[in-house]
Amino acid sequence: MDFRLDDEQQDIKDLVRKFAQNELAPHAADWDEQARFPREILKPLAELGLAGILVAEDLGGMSLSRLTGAIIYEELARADLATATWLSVHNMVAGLIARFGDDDQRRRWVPDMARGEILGAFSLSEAHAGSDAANLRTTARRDGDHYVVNGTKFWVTNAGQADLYTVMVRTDPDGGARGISTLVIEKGMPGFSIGKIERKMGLQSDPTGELVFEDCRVPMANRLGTEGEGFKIALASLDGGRVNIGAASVGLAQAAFDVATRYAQERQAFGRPIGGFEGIQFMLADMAMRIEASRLLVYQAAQKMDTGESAGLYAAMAKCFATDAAMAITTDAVQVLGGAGYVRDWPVERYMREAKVGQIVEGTNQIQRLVIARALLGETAGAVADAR
Ligand code: COS
Repeated sequence: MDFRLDDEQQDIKDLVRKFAQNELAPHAADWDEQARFPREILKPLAELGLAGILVAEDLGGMSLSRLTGAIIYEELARADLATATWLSVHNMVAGLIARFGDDDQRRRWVPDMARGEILGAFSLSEAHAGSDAANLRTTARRDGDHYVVNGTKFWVTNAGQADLYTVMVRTDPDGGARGISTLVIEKGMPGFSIGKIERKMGLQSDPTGELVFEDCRVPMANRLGTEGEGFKIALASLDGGRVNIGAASVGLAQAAFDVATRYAQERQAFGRPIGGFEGIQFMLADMAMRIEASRLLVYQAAQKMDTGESAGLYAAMAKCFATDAAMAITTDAVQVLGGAGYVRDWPVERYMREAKVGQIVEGTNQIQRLVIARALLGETAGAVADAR
């Protein structure tokens, strides 16, 4: 077991850190304040290869590992969690089409995504189907060589900004989880409009909103995989998404820790830096431990995905632990800064608002615990025991 990054991973980490600290960090607070999606940085990100992280090189991608992807999201989020989040969704969709699409579909969409010409989005949730995702009701009825789609999707990251949406729809009304299919629905298709864009606690530069379908005709050629395979496609994609959210939370927590540490060294109280007091030291020590533990869990889950092992359990553990840790760490960072932590001159209040979403997106942390418990009590319990 080697805990060091290899030369390529270290080079990519350095490159992404430089880009993120120069091009994202100085603007993150303004983008959030103005709720402005920085579309103009998609191209520069793509030029670095970051819009096709997992995609094969013959489709214009970088063919990087999940582990390298995790390192990338960590560095991006250390500068701006919102950018890491929307880019991870874009890459999840590019990877999903590359994995589950046929040759025509891959060539039609993936190279443009990798070049940053078009932006992707992923849509599973509905008003009454968030955690209970298999209960979704948006229908897709066959009509000749088209589907006619009706319904409203909720909580869609990149809503309105994206050019293509991988949408989970119900093709069999009585089929439960096996009655769901995945359609690629493109911006501008008649009958497809964007509904309400939410006003959120944080991540305001990254739009979250509704997709509205009213007799929207989608060619059957836009269906990914077979009919009824959509729920598996969604959950398999979310396994990777969960690792990325975990990685981004590590970056966010690291950013909060960096500010808190610097502040503790500089801020004077009772005649010495506040870092000289045990009350602050213990908080910083706990923050550092949690960051390291989160990072190791994220790297482990990513590596298991890279080696093709069954990784859902580890993705859930990494996502749940790292996002809970980021919530605690950003909250403590505000506490270390005291009054300064609560005002917008410092970034930690934004970090704390942003951390919250990690415990909710890509499956709430209650759902992650459910996934973990099911895996432990079910058929993988033996595998987990063996690994010890
Ligand atoms: N990868 C691939 N397939 C998976 C899978 C995974 N990680 N998890 C489950 N499946 C498959 C199951 O194998 C099952 O297939 P079969 O019917 O062939 O056996 C099918 O999907 C249904 O699984 P299950 O019975 O476990 O579904 P449940 O309705 O009980 O729900 C939870 C499972 C709750 C875990 C799931 O709905 C979930 O993760 N919810 C959260 C959704 C989410 O993350 N949303 C984020 C927002 S994205 S916009």
